Amino acid sequence: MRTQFYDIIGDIHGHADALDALLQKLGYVFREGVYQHNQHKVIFLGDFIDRGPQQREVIQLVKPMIEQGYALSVMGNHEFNAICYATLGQDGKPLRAHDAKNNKQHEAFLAAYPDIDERLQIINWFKTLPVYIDTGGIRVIHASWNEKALHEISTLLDVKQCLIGNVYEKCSEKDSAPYRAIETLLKGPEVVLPDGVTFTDKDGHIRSVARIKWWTPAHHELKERLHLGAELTSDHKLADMTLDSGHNYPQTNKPAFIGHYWMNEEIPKPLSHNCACLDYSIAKGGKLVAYKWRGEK
Ligand SMILES: [Mn+2]
Repeated sequence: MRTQFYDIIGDIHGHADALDALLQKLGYVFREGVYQHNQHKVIFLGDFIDRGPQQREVIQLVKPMIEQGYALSVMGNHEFNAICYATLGQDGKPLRAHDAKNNKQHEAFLAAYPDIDERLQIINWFKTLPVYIDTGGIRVIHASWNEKALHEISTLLDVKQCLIGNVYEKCSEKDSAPYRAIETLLKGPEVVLPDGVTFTDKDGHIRSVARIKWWTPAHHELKERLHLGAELTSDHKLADMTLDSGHNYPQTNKPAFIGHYWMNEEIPKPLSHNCACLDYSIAKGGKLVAYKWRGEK
């Protein structure tokens, strides 16, 4: 049997015109209401919604592609959040609080779907997006491939790797094991820095928690393995710090594709020998990016 080739597309965040242009550039043809290709399939990395001006238009493009077998997709943290925002827990409160910060983050989607029944149809469709895809040749997940976290939630997934309908409450309980696992898989692993060590992020916030470049080999220096975008106030204490051994991706593993990390380099390139991020910040003036996978290891 011939290997199925894939075009893997990064976070779209409500930018349908860019998606339209990219699909055409990749050779997809719009026929009978859906973009299709007779040889290749798309894999989306999730984060279809929030931020951009074309929330409905993006859903109208991607949903038929997935339903008719021209594309696959994993769930992004924005779809996970949207489900929790729309779901009540046993205490009658939404699983994701309707506070000012969350409302703001979700406002473009909420405004695009004012009709509650229609919105819930989309939310129910989000629940059909798997947490990860392993095609045999490649692995796809929104933020990080982490064996321990995948094992942690393995009993909460159905045969298609979708979260089972009633586990969203369990996955929303702060500091529970499933919550931490979902955080790692859909938002990426973070580490608390030693006392007194901080950095200032691009929004000017002083931060004491750093993202881990889990795709870097474990033998690299710890400082090289933190995703900061800024200098640390002091790094002498980092010598005492260790990272969980699960936070690396061995070079012998099959290729892994992720989104989520708001890359902003002018020329996209892989993060490592066998890992590529395809989120190039379309929602912050960047571009929508695809990787044409043609069987390479
Ligand atoms: Mn994301």
